[in-house]
Amino acid sequence: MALQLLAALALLTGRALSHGGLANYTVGETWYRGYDPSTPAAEQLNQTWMIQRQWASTDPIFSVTSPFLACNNPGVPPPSYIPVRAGDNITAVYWYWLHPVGPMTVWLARCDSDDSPGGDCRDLDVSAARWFKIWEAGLLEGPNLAEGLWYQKGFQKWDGSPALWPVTIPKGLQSGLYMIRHEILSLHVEFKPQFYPECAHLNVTGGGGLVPPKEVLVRFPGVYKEDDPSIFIDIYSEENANRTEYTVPGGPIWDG
Ligand SMILES: [Cu+2]
Repeated sequence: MALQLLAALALLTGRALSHGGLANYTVGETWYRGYDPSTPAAEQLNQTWMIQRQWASTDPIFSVTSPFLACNNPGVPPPSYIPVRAGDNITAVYWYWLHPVGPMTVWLARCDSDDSPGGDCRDLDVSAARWFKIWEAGLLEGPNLAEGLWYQKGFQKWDGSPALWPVTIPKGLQSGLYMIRHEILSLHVEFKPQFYPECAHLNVTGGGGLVPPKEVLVRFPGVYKEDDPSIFIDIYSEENANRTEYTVPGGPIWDG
């Protein structure tokens, strides 16, 4: 991309050059501030308003086996929750996003369990949690993987305005405390996938009685494999020059 544009974005946002990141969340008219890696941690961690797990830098996670694949590095849990009703939208707001290729997914994990009813998301080991995918988007149209229109490409706002990523909390989902995990996987570098996960704490009310079946529950790390051709891929290769289909990794969606 043009250096002038990057410089303009940096000026607009007042942040160091980077791909961007999940700055805050909105539910209806209410805005929930997330963690900001460019602000001192001491001013954010354990603040009563904090609802997002800590991500200390905008750097990607490069390994499918990283202990930080679930909720970024270091993933220190916040004290508070975003209240949301099942069936309502929650929108993740990125201050901007700069990478164009690869899938985007949204996941939930229940914080309490039959063993620990009412369990607090602060106590959840996010690498042991059972995650289920509620939303995904990959390649929307051709002509191929490198030049096609990905949701991630459309997600970018090239004028520096925030990028908005709305998803619906499944209407039938059982009420309770959940983690929500947004993941952007960027594939613009050959065989070097970049994972950008961010997690927040949700208090889901007004839900139904639905619980995702065991078959869709996965772990991070765990669900992504070193030999997954949707993750370890050269999008510029000759064999991919005419591909117009892409399988989003991580298994099926469960949306209630
Ligand atoms: Cu980047």
